[in-house]
Amino acid sequence: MRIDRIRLRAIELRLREPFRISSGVTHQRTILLADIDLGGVTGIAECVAGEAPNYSYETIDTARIVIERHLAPALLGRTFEHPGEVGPFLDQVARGHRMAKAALEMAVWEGWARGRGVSLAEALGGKKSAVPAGVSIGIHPDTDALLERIGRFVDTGYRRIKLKISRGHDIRILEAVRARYPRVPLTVDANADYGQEDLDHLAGLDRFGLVLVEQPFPEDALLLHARLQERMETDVCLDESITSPDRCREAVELGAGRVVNIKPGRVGGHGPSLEIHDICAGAGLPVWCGGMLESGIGRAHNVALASLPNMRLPNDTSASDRYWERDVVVPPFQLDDQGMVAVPTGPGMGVEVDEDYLRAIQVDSTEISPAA
Ligand code: OSB
Ligand code: MG
Repeated sequence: MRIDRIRLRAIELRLREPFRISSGVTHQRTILLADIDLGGVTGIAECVAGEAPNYSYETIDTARIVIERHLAPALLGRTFEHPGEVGPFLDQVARGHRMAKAALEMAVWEGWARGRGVSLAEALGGKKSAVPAGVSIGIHPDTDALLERIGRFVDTGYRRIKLKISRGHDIRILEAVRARYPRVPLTVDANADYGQEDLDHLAGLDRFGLVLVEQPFPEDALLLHARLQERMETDVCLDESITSPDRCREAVELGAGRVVNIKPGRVGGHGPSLEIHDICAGAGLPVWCGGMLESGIGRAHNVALASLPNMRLPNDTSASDRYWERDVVVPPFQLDDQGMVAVPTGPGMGVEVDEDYLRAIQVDSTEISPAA
């Protein structure tokens, strides 16, 4: 397959409710979409970078620059036998910037699967027809509102509730949640808000019977995560820290956690995600698929990846209506009465882009042409 054409489009989608994590709040997402022509068939994916550098150093602006000036010009006109070759190729072009790379790499996977008439899930080696969904709830200033919100999501059928926590905003909330919902499968995600001085405090979260504690410390702090895991019974789960397969090997060897959250958009795409999946499987660690408040396009990619065998915990692949009034794909993702999201079986990502709606919310479209 040859990379004939790359187009970047930006769309604006308003969240149904603001989403607050320890480092900032999101009301509306501007999402960068990449579509790539592979000689007659087009693949599509989205970039998970946010508007502000609060989850990672990448933003939609840095991603756009790196794609337009470095990655796309290198890719255009190239021929690949398999989408797995794209990641290593892009790693030779630029260091880091894995969210920018992932948008292109995942679009190639999607187009490749579509062109062969197989689902993206099948192309990736997925085995499940549906995947269990959890829901991630942002920081609420009002505990009663949070309790009400949790109740509604539990009633909807979500299989696990994830609460965002931050320094000084944890114990009181967990006490209230456990008093009301003693047995709901619960996780917490600190998005790197804590530090060395919080080791004892965090180890004390054992008493809440959490399924796992996600990314308490900064991205680079593998050693600190290992120290916490040593003194904590609850599984520590890494998100931000796992930026690549190599980093994952290090984390496993250090004992920096016992669970990994894989987000293809964070690690450079599906190829590195498959590697991380297999590294963890080999080490006996379960993984699950995280989310970045994606549109239905990114969700389709995540759901396909979540169908892999070692994805053994509920995923942050909630239904479209948890995020958006109207999603950009048809049909939108839905939760069944078992708390599962069906893995699409049609070619490529298996859902159709609603091009009319997409044009209505599009704020930019740029065609990147090969260097003359
Ligand atoms: O840390 O998992 C995270 C959203 C934005 C940035 C980081 C994270 C999240 C979520 C939302 O938790 C997961 C979802 O898309 O449902
Ligand atoms: Mg997280």
